[in-house]
Order: sequence, then C-alpha cells, then structure tokens
Amino acid sequence: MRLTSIGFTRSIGDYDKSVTDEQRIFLESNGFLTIANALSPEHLARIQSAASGAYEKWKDDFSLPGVRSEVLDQIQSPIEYDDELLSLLWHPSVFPLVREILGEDVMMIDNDFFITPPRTPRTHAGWHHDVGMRGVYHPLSVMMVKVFFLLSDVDENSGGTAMVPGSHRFPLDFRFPSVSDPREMPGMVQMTGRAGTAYLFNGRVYHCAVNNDSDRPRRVLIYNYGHFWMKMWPGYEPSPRLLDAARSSGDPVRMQLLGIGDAYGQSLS
Ligand SMILES: O=C(O)CCC(=O)C(=O)O
Repeated sequence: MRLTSIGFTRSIGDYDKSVTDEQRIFLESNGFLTIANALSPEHLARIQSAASGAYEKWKDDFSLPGVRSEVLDQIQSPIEYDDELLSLLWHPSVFPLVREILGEDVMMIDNDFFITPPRTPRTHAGWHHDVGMRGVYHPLSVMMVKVFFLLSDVDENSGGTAMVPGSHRFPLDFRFPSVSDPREMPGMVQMTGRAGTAYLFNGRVYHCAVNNDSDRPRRVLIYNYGHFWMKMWPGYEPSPRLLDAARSSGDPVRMQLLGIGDAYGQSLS
C-alpha cells in the first residue's frame, strides 16, 4: 500500500523503490536519515557562495526577515535570495525521499539559513518536537519532514542538531527529562558530518541544537515540508516573483512545493 495522501494512516515502512531497504528500516526505527555527499563538491561550492551572498544582503538590511541574536543569525526564506537556494527544495538526491516519506501532497512549510556563531553562550533551540497538533495520533503520522544541508563541517562541538532516535513513535504523553545542557538528554545522538551532507527527520522526532563550543560558525540550510492542506508558517509564503516564476516553469513539483494548486486533493501523482 502506498502512503495515504494525508499521512495520518499508512502501513509502517511501506515506501517505493526510491527508498532502499536499509534506509526505510533505519528511518522507521529512528525517525531520521543521513544522506552523505548529498551535494557534490561543485554543487556545494555554488550553494555556499549563494548562501554567503544571501547573508551579505541580509545582515545590513534590517527590513529583511529573520532573527539576529547572540546565539543565531536566522536568515528567513533563503529561497528568495538565489535560485540555487530555491532549487535545493527539489534536490534530486533528497526530495524523492521527502516525497516518499510524506506523500504526494507534499508542500514547503518554511525554509531558513541558520548561522550559529562560534562559542555561543547557550543553544538557540532547546529540546522540542516540531509538530504536536491536537487531533493527530503522532506516533503513526508523518506531518512534517525537515531537511538540513550542512554548509560547514559539523562535529559534536559545533552547535549541531541532536535527536532522540525513535522518539517520533513515543506515546503522546511521554515525559522527557528537562536538562540544562542539551547534551545531557539520555539516549540522544548528534548529527555530525562534512559540508555537503544532508539529513532529514520526521518533525515529531524530539530534537534540539547543542551549543556551539567551537571557534567556527555552523552554517546550515533548512527546508521543512508538510502536506498541501497545511498552512505555511506565516512569513514564509513565497513572494509573487517566485510564484510567477514557478507558474512560468510549468513544473508541477516546483508549483506544488510553493503552494500553487487546489487546497484539497492536490497530488503529484
Ligand atoms: O539548529 C538546529 O540544528 C536545530 C533547529 C531546530 O530545532 C528546528 O529547526 O526545529
């Protein structure tokens, strides 16, 4: 059985051939997946350059959306700055996995470029689930899938993401311990890797960012996907320019990801 269009109920572990047996077993057990070398060295260089260009435009223009703090520079909607960053939304080695996990009604929910400065005094994101809406039985649902592309090398001390493996299936009333340092969470694993690595996770996985104790900034692009009938996060709705370009492209994937289509029943198949 294929995924249902809304993702509330489906046979666990039932994916098509774009997901290998190893990937689907890992994903179902852990709720996340790493795609090593998702970006070729040439593509990574272009993406790093596009992301740096976006940061240069954003940093001195306070009218551009995002967050500027001592623990994070969050450049909101990097897809608006450069088509290289836009096209990562449907990157051929990552998006097919997202589509298969989430379903044919996949749509972009938000996208960010995070720069964690060196030696942060604390984390920018404590332990949390991305999704927890009422009326959804989350242990059997896939409401959001979030993809991270590492633009810098990330080790255990560089302020990367940490997750509790398998927590997407934990009971709704499961109580996690509160910890003062994110690394104190029992059972957690850290998402490390070389620049060019991508990882994705079910938005129900319990996750956080650890402090950046290193001397280097951590740079990561984040693309979050949900179902077509969900709302994009306010402020992340694509600009008229991006919508017009998507319509002109005639590409059904690009249009649907940017929210062009029928509110109910929209599907890529
Ligand atoms: O920066 C990170 O690795 C974590 C970000 C996060 O918690 C989120 O995007 O929900």
